[in-house]
Amino acid sequence: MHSKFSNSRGYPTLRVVARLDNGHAGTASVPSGASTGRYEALELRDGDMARYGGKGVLKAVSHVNGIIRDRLMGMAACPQEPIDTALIVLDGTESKIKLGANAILGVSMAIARAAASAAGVPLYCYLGGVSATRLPVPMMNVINGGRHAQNSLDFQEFMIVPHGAPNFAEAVRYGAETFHALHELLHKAGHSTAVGDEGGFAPNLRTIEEACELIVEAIRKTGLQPGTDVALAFDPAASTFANDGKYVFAKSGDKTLSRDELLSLYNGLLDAYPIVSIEDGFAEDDWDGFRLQMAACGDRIQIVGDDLYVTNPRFIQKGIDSRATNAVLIKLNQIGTVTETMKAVQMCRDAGWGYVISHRSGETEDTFISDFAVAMGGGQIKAGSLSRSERLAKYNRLLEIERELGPAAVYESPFLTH
Ligand code: 2PG
Ligand code: MG
Repeated sequence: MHSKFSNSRGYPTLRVVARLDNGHAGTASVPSGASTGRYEALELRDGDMARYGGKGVLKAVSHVNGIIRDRLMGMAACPQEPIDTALIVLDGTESKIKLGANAILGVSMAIARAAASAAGVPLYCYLGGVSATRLPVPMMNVINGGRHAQNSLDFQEFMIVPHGAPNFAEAVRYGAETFHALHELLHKAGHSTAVGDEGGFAPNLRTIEEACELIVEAIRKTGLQPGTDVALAFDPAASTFANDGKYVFAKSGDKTLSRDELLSLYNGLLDAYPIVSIEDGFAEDDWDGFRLQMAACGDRIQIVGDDLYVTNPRFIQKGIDSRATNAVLIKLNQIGTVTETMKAVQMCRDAGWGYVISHRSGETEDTFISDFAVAMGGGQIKAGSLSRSERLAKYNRLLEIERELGPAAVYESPFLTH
């Protein structure tokens, strides 16, 4: 068990190798967010300003190679739950800051991979069983803003959702062709075609509507039908522009909206564009904002909580009890172990809610989430744009899984068609 590694922003992360007595091994790398929720499990960073601006992970690495290794030696790699419980108990804090959620998650994922290898089955099958045959519909982030790009857009993510494709491979084609058409449109209009953290373009557009118009036009240009073939989704990541109970669009010009005004803005966008999903439309502590949105359009679109829940069963339960959303964004590193993440997914299933397995804006070439999305069977993944290899790695792994499953592979839209 091991060492440090770099993520897609050039900051260190952990790459953990778990070796079993029987010779099988599993490797996993840990992602990192930029628009993190307040209650996420915490990464352990060294804080030594002389190295990587304080973002080094030597302490977390030493925990993996020392105290964690010592505790897990002699334990069986399967089942996963006793491993994850041992890690949680060894850490002993709510936020996992003692050992570091980055150290804990790297170990948890690497052991799952080693156990899958020992069982002689692919990871999706090990975690999801023989019924894990559903490929996820991807949410592809083609325009980046917010904390993921230095441009004029306050919304963090404008995504395309190729849910009308007949299979995953065609979904990738729909997505890629739309991405390339968007490139051309932006270029012709004199906008920058440089990309942001998740591989989507990061132009200085004037308004949210302008971004939506361009995306819809790009879909049309490819000969596809906006809505039925390729729909739109947003992650405004509203916590990042919330201030004192208001929403301040500082990047695009100093416009300040109340909760009700922001809700009307979303409702206007829903009427104008084929949007199937909105994530974190309100700030992580604005539960009333989410509830109002659910009451207004929860029967029409998917309303996803990300920073609101941080994949934590405690907050998800609160959301279910108060009907705050109808779906949850699922990120392994927000909660910190494979077992806890699977519990969060189970809660969504029990509530009849949607769930979207998600990457982070700081990623690695690890493709754990691709297998995880198939294993969990919810039919949705959010894995970034059609550029930057750490994003494409996820789609490429899903293409591989689809090929491997052959005729058993299922690709179905979780959305109502527009
Ligand atoms: C989000 C994520 C991933 P980050 O808000 O959903 O897109 O961003 O990893 O920066 O939290
Ligand atoms: Mg989000």
